[in-house]
Amino acid sequence: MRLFVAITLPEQILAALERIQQNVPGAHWTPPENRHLTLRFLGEVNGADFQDLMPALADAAVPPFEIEIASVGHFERRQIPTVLWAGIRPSPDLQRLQAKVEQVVRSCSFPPESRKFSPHITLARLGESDPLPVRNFLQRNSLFAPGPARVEGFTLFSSHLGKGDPHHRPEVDYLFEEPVY
Ligand code: 3AM
Repeated sequence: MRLFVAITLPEQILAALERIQQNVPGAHWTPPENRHLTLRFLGEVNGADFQDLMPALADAAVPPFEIEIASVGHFERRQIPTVLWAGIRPSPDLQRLQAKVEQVVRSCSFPPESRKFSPHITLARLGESDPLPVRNFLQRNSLFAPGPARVEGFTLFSSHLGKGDPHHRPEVDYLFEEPVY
């Protein structure tokens, strides 16, 4: 099973993301139901490892916190833009959660993630998009700030590839508890 761990987004954030997805010919906009903040991609996982991981991930829980989606950006390969994304303002709480997820994943004997965590929400994958509309999109939305989103948990998803967009199915939701003072 192909698995990943992600934070799902509130409706008003998804709606705001939908409003800006315009005017980039050749962009393949991610469907809203596939928009999330990925914390850890696990790849193909066998049944035994899945059974180990499911309960272990509960140990990564933190108290609820807020993130702010801010601005837009892109990834590129050989200087050609490949992905458009919405960014997340730097957040120690988010870093802490991601580090805890990584720790749990490693404790379940998965190989460490070598790439630096760069929190983002994928908006579009770019095929042969002309660079000018891409640049305009980035400029037009540089001040994009749909407001805060409260993070009350995370989800272990399975990802099913086929024709067209992958189908992501929530396998387990991990809900955070309010701290008791
Ligand atoms: O929806 P986003 O873009 O955040 O890009 C893939 C997607 O993230 C990412 O995992 C999420 C669910 O598919 N992904 C796919 N292959 C990956 C890989 N080899 C990967 N992330 C890291 N390494």
